[in-house]
Amino acid sequence: MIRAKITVVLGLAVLMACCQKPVEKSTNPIAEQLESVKGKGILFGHQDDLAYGMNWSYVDGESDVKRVAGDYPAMFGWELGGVELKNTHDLDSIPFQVMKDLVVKGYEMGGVNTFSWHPFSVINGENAWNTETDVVKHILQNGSHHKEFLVQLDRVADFLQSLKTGDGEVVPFIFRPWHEMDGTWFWWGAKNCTPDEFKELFRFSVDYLKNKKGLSQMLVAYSPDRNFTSLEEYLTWYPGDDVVDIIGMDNYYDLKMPDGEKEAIKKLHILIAYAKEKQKFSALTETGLENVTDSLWFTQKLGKVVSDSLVSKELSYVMVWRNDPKVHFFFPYENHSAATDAKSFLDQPEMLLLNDFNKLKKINN
Ligand code: BMA
Repeated sequence: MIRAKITVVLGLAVLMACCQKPVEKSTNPIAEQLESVKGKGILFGHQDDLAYGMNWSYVDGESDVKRVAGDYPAMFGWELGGVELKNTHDLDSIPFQVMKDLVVKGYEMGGVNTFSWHPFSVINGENAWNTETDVVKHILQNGSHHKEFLVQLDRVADFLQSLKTGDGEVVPFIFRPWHEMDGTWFWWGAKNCTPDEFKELFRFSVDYLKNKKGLSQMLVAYSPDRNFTSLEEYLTWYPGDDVVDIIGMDNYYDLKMPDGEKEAIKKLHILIAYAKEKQKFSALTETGLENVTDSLWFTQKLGKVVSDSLVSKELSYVMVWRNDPKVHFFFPYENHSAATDAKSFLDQPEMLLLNDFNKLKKINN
C-alpha cells in the first residue's frame, strides 16, 4: 500500500516536472543563443560598432573591430538617449533611422543587439549627467511628473517596437536601463534616489515596456558600476529576479588599476554565483580603457579576466565602449599601437566574434 502511494506520488512529481512551463528565458531567441554557447566562449561587443569608427562614419560594412581583428563583434551596443524627446539623432549623433537599419543588419548577420539609455530629465530638461535636481521620486507612479515620464517610455517603446526585419520579423534585443546607479553621476544614481525608489523605477519601466507595450522580445540587464565587494552590496539596487535576465556589471576603474584585474575577477565571481543560482546570464556589460593608452591592456587586463577559469566557463559577454574620434575610443583602430594586442586578445579561445558565434550556434542546432 505504502509502496503504491509512493509510486503514485513519484509518478505525479515526474509528470509535473515534465509539464512545467519552461522558464521564460529559454523562449527568448537571445537567451537560447546565450545558453547554447555558454562555456564555449564569451561574446565580444562594441558600442556603435557598425555606425562609425575612428576614420570613417556611416560606411556600409565597416567596423573598427573588423578592421583590426578581421571580423565583426558578436554583440552590437546602441544608445537610445534622445529617443524619449523624439529627437532625430541619439546623444552621440546617430540618426535613429540609420540605427534602426543597423540594428536589423546586426541581427540578420547573427549578432546580438543591446541598448543603453541615457534619458534627459523631465524635470529640468537637462541630460543624464545633471544631478542638480532629484528626478526619480517625481517620475514614479505617484510622482508629479509621472505622465511626462510615460511619454518618454512610450517613445522608447515606439522605437523598440519598430525594430523588425524586411519580412516583419521582430528583432529581439537586450535592454540595459538605469545603469551605473551605484555611482553618483546620473540623475538616477546613488546621490539622487534611494534604493527603494530606484527599484520601483526599474520595475515600473520593465513592466510597462514588457506588459503594456508588449515588448516580450526583450531581455533586461541590471548593471551597476563596480562599487561592491559582496553579493549583499551588489544587490543594493537590484529590482528583482522577475524583471532581470542578465546579471551585469560595468567596470572601467578596476581594469585601469595595478592588479585591478584580480578585483574585477572577484566581482565577476559574485555575479556568476548569483546568476547560476537564479539560472540567469552574467556579463561585463561595459568596460574598456579610455583611448587605449596601454598597448597591452587587452591581453594583460581584459585577457586575464576572461581567461579566469570560472569567468571563461560562465560569462556570456563583454562589451567595450564606443570609438568616437571627437570624444574618446575604447577599441584600437588600424595601425594604433594596441591593435596587434587587441587582435591577440580576440584570438584567445575564450573570445567569440561574429563568425565564431554563428558557427557555434550552427553546431548546437
Ligand atoms: C559616455 C560617452 C559620451 C556618450 C555617452 C552615451 O560614456 O561616450 O560621449 O554620450 O557615453 O553614449
